[in-house]
Amino acid sequence: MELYGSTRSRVARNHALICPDSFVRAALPGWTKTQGIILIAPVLGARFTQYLAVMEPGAIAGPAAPGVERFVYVLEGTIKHSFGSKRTLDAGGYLFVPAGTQITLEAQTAARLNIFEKPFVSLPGCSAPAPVVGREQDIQGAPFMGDPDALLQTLLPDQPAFDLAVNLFRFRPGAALPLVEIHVMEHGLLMLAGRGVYRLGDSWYPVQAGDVIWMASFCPQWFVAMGKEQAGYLYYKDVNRDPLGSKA
Ligand code: UGY
Ligand code: MN
Repeated sequence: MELYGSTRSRVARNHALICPDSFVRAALPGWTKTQGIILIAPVLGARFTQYLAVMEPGAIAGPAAPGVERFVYVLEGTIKHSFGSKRTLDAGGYLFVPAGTQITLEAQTAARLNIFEKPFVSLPGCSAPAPVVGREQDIQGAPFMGDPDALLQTLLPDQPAFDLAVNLFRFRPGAALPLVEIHVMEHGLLMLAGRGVYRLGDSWYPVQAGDVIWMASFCPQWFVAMGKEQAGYLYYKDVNRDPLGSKA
């Protein structure tokens, strides 16, 4: 237990580490019986939002803002939704709701969700993406850049219609990103399991399950898994769009 007045959380120009001891709950506009924890938002410098929704049984989600798409990942509990043939999602289940699409969400039990939202950016000549529902348990992990100890699960279709990707990365202890990445895409990340060290810019942070990270565009980034358990994280990135705007 740390002495009061200290935290591992850090907010910097091009990255942030938000640890659970810093989480602050507040009502989510339009949601019933739900507490939200806004983790990453445009006021921080991001172009997207990441938040946790802590729902009581029977809680109902409000809609995303106009023009905003939403990706929901179930951390705990069971939720009911109105899309597709199987209408419930448990831990590891996820749902992508395109901008302007009405899909209802209701907590069947107490539930905790991680949500990413961004304004949808259309691509001329490409139709808007369709809703997606799935379970991480059904997605095969692929060795990242040839490393079988760093497995990447891609939760959304890798198609130009989608302007976002949400992936799960699982690392055996000792496995690491093979390079210090510097890229135009930004990330929102939730550590789901294990621990390790994240390099963000010129700082190295010990991280563990429950921690949240924002990486701005071009923030140098690298991770090594440490400890005895597999480490894993869920992360968002913006993809498939020209940095200068639409290309017909
Ligand atoms: O997809 C990515 O950019 C990923 N390799 N980045 C990361 O894990 N920090
Ligand atoms: Mn990256």
